[in-house]
Amino acid sequence: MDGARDMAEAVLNAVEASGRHYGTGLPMIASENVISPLVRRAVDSDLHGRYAEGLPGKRYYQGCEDFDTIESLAIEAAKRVFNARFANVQPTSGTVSNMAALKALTKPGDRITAVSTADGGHISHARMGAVGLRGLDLTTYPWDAERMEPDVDAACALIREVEPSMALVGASVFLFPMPLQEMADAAHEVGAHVMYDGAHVLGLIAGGAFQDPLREGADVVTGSSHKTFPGPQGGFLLSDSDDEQLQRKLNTAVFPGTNSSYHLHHVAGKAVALAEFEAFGVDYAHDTVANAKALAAALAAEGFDVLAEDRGYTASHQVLTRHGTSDSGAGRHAAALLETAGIVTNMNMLPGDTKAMSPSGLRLGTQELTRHGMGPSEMEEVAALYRRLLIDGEDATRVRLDVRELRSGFADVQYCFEA
Ligand code: DSN
Repeated sequence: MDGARDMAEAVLNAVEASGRHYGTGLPMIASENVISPLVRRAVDSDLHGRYAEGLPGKRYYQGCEDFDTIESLAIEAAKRVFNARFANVQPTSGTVSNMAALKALTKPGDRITAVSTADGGHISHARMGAVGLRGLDLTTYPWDAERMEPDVDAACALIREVEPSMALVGASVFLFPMPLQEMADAAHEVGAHVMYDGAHVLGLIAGGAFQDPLREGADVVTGSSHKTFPGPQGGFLLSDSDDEQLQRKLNTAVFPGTNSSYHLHHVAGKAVALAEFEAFGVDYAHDTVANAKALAAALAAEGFDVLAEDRGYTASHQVLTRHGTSDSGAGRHAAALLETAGIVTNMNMLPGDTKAMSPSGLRLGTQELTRHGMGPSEMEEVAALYRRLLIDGEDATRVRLDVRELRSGFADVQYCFEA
């Protein structure tokens, strides 16, 4: 009994330590974000233990009356924020959104085209992930490593040749808007559906600071609710189609296709995050991109090899840096060293790397620092901290103190309502 209690305490201590590490450091993982106090209230509620299946007003459980109000408000807000005629707010992650879209719009054995994981595609776009689970026959796009996007002419030619049922566009390494319109035109010519995985860039899209996939040919947009979109963990499934049959297919692919009950407290959190996004999202999205551009330029000025210089380094929340030669593992070492100074990032494969566990790159994101109120001048300070640690070889303990000092001025979450 004591051992069990001790274990519970050990878990809670680690939970608090994790909060302290992030709260005194610089969280720069491009797929993460921080939730607002009001979203936290919604998430930390009685709803966390409740069940619902179906859609508002059409449930398989009693007790859903209040939750029907919440989910209906979330759906309507998602339609406004993403400028979509259809929204499903139930998927429990971006991958689950992808599974639902694939279930709705493809059959096992169908052909699909996507970005390869080596070029930054997400694992759910791969044979080892949701694409394989659905039994799809995958062909990946030729990649333009200079522009860090599919080689548009070759990708369109490939789509015309392969004639897939689905052309999947989007990735986890996402520096620039995809050449979506051209690829969607090619896909529609051969009768393919177009799915845009906007997991990383959903908040930038909603804030008008990136491309607008539903106006550029995407039939369906999937995404996470917790990366640049600053809500609780989960997913969205969106479409601008008014085709009721398609909308029904998408809804049934979510339930019962890929979810039974879902995370009601997260749906409430998504609804609050959507409301806050309507009030603050445009500024937040533009500030996040401005910070990424400032960080990239500052890192380059400090002597780092920042990818895509010719295109201005980035047009999203992400920045990529190269450390050493391909497959050298220097990206892994850099990420580990940064963490000792309280700077949390992730190693990433870059063009030329072939080994996911020993790549040469780092992927950085500015969305969370932006949410804490940092701006372009703080991005210059951040770049200087990187230089002191990774180029000058300064002792991590000393850099850690300055990380802590910088962060102490940016404790609270911005772009949200008062608690
Ligand atoms: N693997 C995540 C990322 O960091 O991009 C997305 O699921």
